[in-house]
This record gives sequence, C-alpha cells and structure tokens, in this order.
Amino acid sequence: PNATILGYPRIGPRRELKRAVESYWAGRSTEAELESAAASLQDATVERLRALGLTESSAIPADFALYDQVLDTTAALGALPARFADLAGPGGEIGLDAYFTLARGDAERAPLEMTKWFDTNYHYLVPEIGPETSFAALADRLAGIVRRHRARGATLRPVLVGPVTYLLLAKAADGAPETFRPIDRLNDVVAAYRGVIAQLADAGADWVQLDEPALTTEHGSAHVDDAVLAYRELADAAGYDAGTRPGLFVTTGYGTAGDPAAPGQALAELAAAGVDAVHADLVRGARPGTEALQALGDTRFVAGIVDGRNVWRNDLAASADLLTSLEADASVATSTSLLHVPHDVAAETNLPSPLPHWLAFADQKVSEVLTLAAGVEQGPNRSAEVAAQIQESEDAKAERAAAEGVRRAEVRQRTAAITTEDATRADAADRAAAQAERLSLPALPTTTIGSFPQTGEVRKARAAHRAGSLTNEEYDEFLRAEIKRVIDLQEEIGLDVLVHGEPERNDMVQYFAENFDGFAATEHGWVQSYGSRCTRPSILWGDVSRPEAFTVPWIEYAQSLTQKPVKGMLTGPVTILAWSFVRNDQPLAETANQVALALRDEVADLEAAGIAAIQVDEPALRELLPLRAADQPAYLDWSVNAFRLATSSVRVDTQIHTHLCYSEFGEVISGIDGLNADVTSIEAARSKMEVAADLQEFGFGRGVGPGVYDIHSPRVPSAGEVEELLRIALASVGERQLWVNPDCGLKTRGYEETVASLKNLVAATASVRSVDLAAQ
Ligand code: THG
Ligand code: ZN
Repeated sequence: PNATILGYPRIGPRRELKRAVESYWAGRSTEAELESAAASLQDATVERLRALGLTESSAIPADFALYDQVLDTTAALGALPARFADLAGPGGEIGLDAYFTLARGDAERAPLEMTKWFDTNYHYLVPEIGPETSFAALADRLAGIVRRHRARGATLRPVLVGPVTYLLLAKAADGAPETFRPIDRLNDVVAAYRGVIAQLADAGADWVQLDEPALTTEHGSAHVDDAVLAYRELADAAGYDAGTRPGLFVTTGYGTAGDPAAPGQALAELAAAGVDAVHADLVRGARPGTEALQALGDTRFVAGIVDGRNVWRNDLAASADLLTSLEADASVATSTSLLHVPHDVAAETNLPSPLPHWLAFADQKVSEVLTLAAGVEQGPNRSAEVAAQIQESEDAKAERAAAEGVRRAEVRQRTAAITTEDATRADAADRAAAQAERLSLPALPTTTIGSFPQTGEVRKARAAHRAGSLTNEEYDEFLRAEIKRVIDLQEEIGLDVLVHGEPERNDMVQYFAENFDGFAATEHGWVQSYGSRCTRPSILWGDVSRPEAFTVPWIEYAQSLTQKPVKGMLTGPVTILAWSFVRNDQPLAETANQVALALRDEVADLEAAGIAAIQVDEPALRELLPLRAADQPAYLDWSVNAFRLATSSVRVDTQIHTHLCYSEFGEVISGIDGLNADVTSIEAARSKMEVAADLQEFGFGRGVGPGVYDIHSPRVPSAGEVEELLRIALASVGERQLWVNPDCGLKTRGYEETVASLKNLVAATASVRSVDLAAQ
C-alpha cells in the first residue's frame, strides 16, 4: 500500500481490552467472553481505520496482542521455556491460559522476565531460548484473526517480531552453556517462521510485516548479516507452495538500521536478500542515502515519517519536502507502531485551547500519513485538499510558536543564568559528617522507598474527590488520617527514616505535572505500559515552572507526628520527561533544565520547612539512555546535570537521596555516581545482591541501599534471607555506607505482606548490627 501504519493502540479508546482481560483473570468472564470482547475491539479498530482512509488492501496491520506482541511471537513459534513445558497443548501449542501464565506466572513459577522495549515506557516479555528450545509453526491464533477479517471483507497485514529481533531480545534459558547465545538458534527459528508465514498466507494474507527494530541498536546493528541470511531464507519462494509466498515487509523503527554512518545500506542488503518492502524510521533514524535508495531496485521503500512516539501534529510541509528529496517512489508510514500514543485527540474535551490544535494522537497520525502519501502521488500538482492540510499544519506551527506560555521570559532568563556552581555541592565527606551529626542515625539505617500500599479506600477517596462528592476539606482530612496511620505504623515497625506514604499521588509523574505550569493532563490519553497496565502521560507543552510549594504541607504534617526524620519525596527531572509527552520544539536538555529549576524550588521549600532528608527519584534515568553508544555521553551529561541542578542548592547537612529501579543499572553506573546523591537506593534482591560487587568494583563512595527484598511479588522474605543479603552487601560495601531498604516503592503491595516484610527487614538489620558490626 501507499500509506500504512506499523501498528495501532491495542488497549481500546476506553481501555476495553484492559477491562476484558482483567475480568477474565478475575474469573468474572469466560474465555469465550474474552475472545468476543477482543474481536469486537478488533472490528471497531478496523472500521475506524477504514473510515479514516486506510482502505487499500493490506494497509491495516493485524497487531492485536492480548498482552504483548513479543509474547505473541513466542506463542506463534511455540517457543515454550522448559520450566513451562507442562503448559503445552497436544500439538505443542500455547493456548490462552498458558499464554497468560507465561505473562503472569503461577503459584510455583515466576513469569517471563519483563523489560523495557527499546528507549520507551513499553515493557515486553523476554523470551527464554536455550539450545533445546523447540520451535514450530503455531500461528493459528494470528491466522484465525486474518481469516475472520477476510470473511468480513478486509485483508489485514499480520505483524510478527522478526526473527533476528526476536532472538536478540531473548535471554539464554537457565542451564544453557555459558557460551550459548539465543541468536545461535537463527536457522532453527527461521524454519519455524517459514511455516508461520505459510500459515498466514493460507489464511489469506498478501503481506506479512516483520519488525526488526533491534537492527537499530548498538548491539543489534552488528547483526545485519544475520538478518540478510534469515531473509534470504524467508524470501526463497521454493519453501512455499507455488505462488503463495506473501510479500515480506521488514520495519526498522526506533533508529537507524545497521551502520549509522551508511544509512540505508542495511535496507539495500535486505532488499537484495529478497525482502519486498523495507521501512526506515526517518524521525529518530538517519535519512537513507540516495545510492542506498537506488539500490533497493524493485523493493518498495516505506518512509516512516510520522512520529509514532510523540503527540505533536506533523510538520507536513517539512515532511513533504523530505519525501520529495528522497527522489524515490516511497510509501508513507509512521516511524514506529502507534502503540506509544493515545487513540484520539477528539476524545479530549478538557484540554486548554488552543493545545488540541497542535496535537496528533493515533487517529490524527493516520490522517497525516494519508495526506503525505497523497502528496507524494500528486507530485508538484497538489490537490486542494492536500494543500489545505499542509496549510493547516503551517498555521498550527505558527500559532504554537507564538502562543502564550510556550516561551516565558522569566523561565528563559532563569535557565540562561544557570552556572556550574548551581549544580555543585560541598565535598561528599563533609556532607556525610554534617548529616551524621544532624540525623544521628544508627549503623545500617532502615528506610523505605516512598510509597505505601494504595488501598482500595485511598483510590476510592481520590475518585470521590475528583467526582466532587468529597469536598477539598474532607479529602484533606482523609489524607492526613492516612499519613498519620502510615507514620504510626513505621514507628511501630521500628524503621529509622520514615516516609509519608504518598496517598495524595496518583502517578509519581502525573502528580508533578498537575502541580507545575507548562503541562496539560488528558482525560482518555491512556497508553499501554505492559500487559493490561497503562499510564496517562501528561503533555509538556510550555515553559515549566512551579507556582507554589505542593509537597511541603504533606511532608511537614508527617514530620510533625514523629521525632524521626521524614523524607521529602520528589520525582526527578529525567523521569518527569521520560514519562510525559515532551515538547519537540527545543532540545530535551533545555526542557530538563526548566523542570530541574521547578524542582529546585520545591527542594528549597522542603529544606526551609526543616526537612533533613529529601529524596529525588530517577527510576527512568536508564530508560532514556540513547540506543547508540556514540549518543550516550551527551545524554548522561545533560540528564545528570539536571538532577544536580534540582538538588544542589541544599545545605551541607541536608541529605539528598535518590532511587533507581531496574537491574541493568550497571550500564549507567557512572551516571548514577555523577548524580552525587548522599544516599542511592537501587533494585538488587532479584539479582541476589550482585550489584554490591559492581558497586565495589566501581568504587561507589557514598551511601547506598541495594534493595533487600523484591516488592514485585507478594512473597514475604524471612529475616534470615534478609540477613544473608545484608552480609553479602557488607562484604563489598562499607558498614558506614550501607542502608537497608526494599527494592522499590510499596504502592502495588497489600498491607499484610508489607508489614510482615518490613518487620523482618528491621529484625534482620538488628541482628546484623549486633552480631556482625559489634564483632569488629
Ligand atoms: N509511572 C509511569 N510510568 C511508569 C511507571 C510509573 N513506567 C514504568 C513503571 N512505572 C511500570 N509501569 C507501570 C505502569 C502502570 C501501572 C503500573 C506500572 C499501573 N497503572 C494503572 C492501571 O493501568 O490500572 C493506572 C494507574 C492510574 O490510575 O494512574 O498500575 O509508575 N508514568
Ligand atoms: Zn523502584
């Protein structure tokens, strides 16, 4: 087709899929009811996309995972890890319940590991591949979807994760030899893909889309040769019944495939291997060279020019110029799947005007793709309709550039005046000494990350307040009672540094966006984060500032209830950017500095209110790390500096804490060190405290709290287990450096397991203090 999208939001305009799936999990609906709800949503999606103009055959992707597209590919290949072998159906197939067990685990087994999808806030389920993993062509579900829509008059284009990306995203199964790499299984997996493609052809697919975004990463770009081997094999007509091989469409979203110094070369190689259409991301990736485009021959070039990851209206005039400059016969598409954006701007009735005019969510992006494709086809003699669309995009751009709030002199003056001094604190040793005196904490201080369980009661009160049935005063009173309960509970458990529990916050980023100028919140702008879980990212559209202190009253109140220190709790600038839709009209570094200064104001007010410890979380520091090593130092420079800018105004005896999630923190350890926090808590329990050795090797000098229990599971760790982890940590981290805390916030946990776990944490610490530390 001349115009297409790589994928569309799956969750539904009113999160229909989330509701259907969660209701099935809860036993409130049957498998047939779930399938019927999923089918209705698919039908509505196909109807919507046709109404928007995607009417050509195969223009609509069949991308309808119930949980995750990588898990769907695992299912289509029957690649069941040995630890789940009993779940296989009689033909080796992965049925619906097996599929959800892989995603969510069961009483005996942890689920497949979940990890970030490239540099996005989407998370996929990691395939576990070993030398013995069996692969087969088991794409009945996807084939059934294609067949059902064929019967309804639509030929869809089924989507799979491509074989090279599938294996590069996999991890080696437990027990695989040390030297084994999942990509070693390429030949076997390709054989199964051939079978899958044949099944899809049999169901009526003319085209199959194979996503190969891993080719755009630092590591994956070294595997273009593997991709060429794989696609030569997949494209070979001899493997299929005569005339039945569908067109193969390979996409490379998120960056530049292969060698970034020779953009387009990898695409030309894939074309030479027999791939029928190749896609490049022209938003994040480099424009393919003219020679490479010419070398494509009969292979269709698909220009991914409409951003699949932001919410801004496309600059159609600039895009049309770029498409013209390619001097090639290109189809037009999105840069990535539209999975990362909400459905429809038109559903938003409360956005401040004129913001909606500047925005494009998934449905608007479909129209943009169609306009650009029509423009390409028409060449210099544009139709009045295309010309009008381009004019409207120009008008919106001009309106946005001049709009009140987009550029505010007082904010600009402040960022322009930032000095190195502003991001510099006193010597770490002086800070440690002053803070020890002010806080007088025991050795191995115990604390938590910040949030306490968000009970149904808390959520109900928030909803009632939003709906207006709970007055501001009543809501305030409720929150204070909740804070008092959490403080009393921590006193009783015997923790050393307390938190207020964050009952007033919905999401740790949304709450800040709501209290800063320059952000807008959507009503229906949900985006899938993993499985049925969604977030509603705020839109950072203007210059950012903080009109008034907003966390201070809660923290001050909490501190008034106890003699022990209560931590002030803030979300860091990088995480606020990573989990919002950020303006695209200036460098991210500039926006980060504005957010940092807004936070700096809150930090100053917390300190002035007498708060002695302030935590600024940066769980997403690793998330925005560029996919290419060459781009990473510049990123770490501005991101780390923004954190320091937010936190460096404080006195020598005010203790700055930070928290980072995710275990792959080794990749950014120098960045973490650069944050220059006095205390850093990190995830560590699941990796059996391996991070302690990393910290020692790096020479990490300040306070550190490697998590001693995994909050992602309701399991209560015994005091003995926690003691053991603390002893491992003490072997690498000095006793004056070590803090004791769980892996992450407790928001998603229940009270019962939380209290039991924290009591064990405190008991274990007491025992290590009296046995190990006293012995020295
Ligand atoms: N906030 C935001 N992004 C995130 C996280 C977060 N990304 C990474 C990490 N945490 C894991 N992601 C999630 C995303 C959503 C939820 C939990 C973890 C979640 N969502 C509720 C749901 O879908 O039912 C809705 C929450 C709400 O009402 O706001 O529980 O913490 N931005
Ligand atoms: Zn965390």
